[in-house]
Amino acid sequence: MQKRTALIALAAALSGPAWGATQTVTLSVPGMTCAACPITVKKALTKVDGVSKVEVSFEKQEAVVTFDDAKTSTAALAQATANAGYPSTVKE
Ligand SMILES: [Cu+2]
Repeated sequence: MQKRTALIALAAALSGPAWGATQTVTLSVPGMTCAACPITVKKALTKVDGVSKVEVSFEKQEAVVTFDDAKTSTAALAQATANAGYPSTVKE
């Protein structure tokens, strides 16, 4: 039983990153309709643990987010903007 637990822990350690890497992602945020919206979106993203930088462009309808991928994920970032009332998707 103990051996099995150790193996599962080892597999988890190998499959995930051993330490966080900084990533930058561009989110498409089509719901921003006025100049105040980017402020709300930026606040929501900045609050996410692991996010180090947020640039929101109202003109481009997008948010560029720099984050630590050991602490958060693109899905969590999209969820954060959705919770603030602005659903977003990751731009390729
Ligand atoms: Cu607005």
